[in-house]
Amino acid sequence: MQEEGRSEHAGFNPRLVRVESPSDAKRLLREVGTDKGGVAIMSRKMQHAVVAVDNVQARAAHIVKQVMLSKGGDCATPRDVFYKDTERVQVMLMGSVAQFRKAIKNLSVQPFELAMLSGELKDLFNVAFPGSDMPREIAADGHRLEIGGRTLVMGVLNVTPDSFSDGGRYHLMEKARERALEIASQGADIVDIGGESARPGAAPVSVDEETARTAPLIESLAREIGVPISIDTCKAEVAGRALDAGASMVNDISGLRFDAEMIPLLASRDVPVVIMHMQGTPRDMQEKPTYKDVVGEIIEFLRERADEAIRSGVDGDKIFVDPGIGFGKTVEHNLEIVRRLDEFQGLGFPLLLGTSRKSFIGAVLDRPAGERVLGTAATVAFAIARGVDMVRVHDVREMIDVVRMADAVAARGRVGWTAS
Ligand code: HH2
Repeated sequence: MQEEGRSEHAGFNPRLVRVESPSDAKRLLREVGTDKGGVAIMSRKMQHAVVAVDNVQARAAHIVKQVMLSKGGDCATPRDVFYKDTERVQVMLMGSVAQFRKAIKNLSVQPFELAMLSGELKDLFNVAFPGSDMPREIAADGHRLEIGGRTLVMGVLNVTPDSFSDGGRYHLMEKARERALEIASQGADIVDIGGESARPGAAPVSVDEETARTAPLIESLAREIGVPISIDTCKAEVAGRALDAGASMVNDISGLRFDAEMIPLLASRDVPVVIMHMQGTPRDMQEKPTYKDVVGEIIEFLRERADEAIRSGVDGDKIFVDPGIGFGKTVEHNLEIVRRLDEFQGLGFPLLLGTSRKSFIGAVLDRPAGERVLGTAATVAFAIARGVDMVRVHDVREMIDVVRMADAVAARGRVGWTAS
């Protein structure tokens, strides 16, 4: 018996298909047997987008709506946009990539700042819907990080007295050295070394102390370890000394805001950098984090910080961005960021995510930091499904398995596997 209102099956087998990338679209078209020209034209019609745009003059919003409608798409505007000519509003555009491309062209000759919007939309579509999805490489001081292939793993090494409890400086160094080599041997692509805890309320550390914890360690590891080392610091002097000692990358959780010398240092050393978002400072970030749209605001912050760095001479091809899980965010904010992680792809920079053992996992599972490996694994797998490029983790051995498995399902990297 068919359910009421359901049709008999006559063999058409209608079904939804998933188109995530240009190569997905092209593969499907080839399967249908479309000719070459058709593949080029129709692959753009098979990918769709919804784009939020802020600060559009209300009078311009009418034009955007007309343009999108004329191409077969649409544009949602606030109900009272007709009475607010000069105010600025948020609009939501929707359509296929082909419709957007035509609309973008049309918008380039329209008034009320729409030519500028056209340029920004063009940039967005160039990175979000590239003609090809070939991996690219980022050079890091003699090492190469391949972006867009398999997911990269950054292993965390915190060199703070409380991370390796007992003993003095020498003991701390030796333990840290052993752990760094272990992280690399377990398959991490990069080791992130930090000498200052970012935990809310953690005691600030002087430049000298932070340098003493990190630079000699990096120097003793750099030639031996075989993978690049990144220095996790907000201080330009600490970063500079670490780079002198052999580090190849800088990871700045302040988004290059806390030390005015950081951007000039990066511009002169030409090394890859992670720009991370934090609302406030480690001291006050968890006091009452508030956002209207957490993902939209973080994207705006990261775009602004990256623009500033590039204007000051930092190579845009060496920038990673990171939404900064746990840095001025509630549990709900952190979950929403991971859920909407694919939205960060429109920035056009490789995306790093650090969920490892963090308190939002503890809050959901009600588990202490030492028991969050499986919770971390769930977030890592989910982030890979949402297109993350690199994950920052403490439990490297375990997460390498998670990453390899998730990559295999996502058909990323195609590392090859054997049955046993
Ligand atoms: N998280 C921490 C430190 N550095 N860097 C980036 N890019 N992204 C992160 O999410 C990130 C980071 C904080 O975590 P943890 O390493 O556990 O260290 P601690 O709390 O000791 O600072």
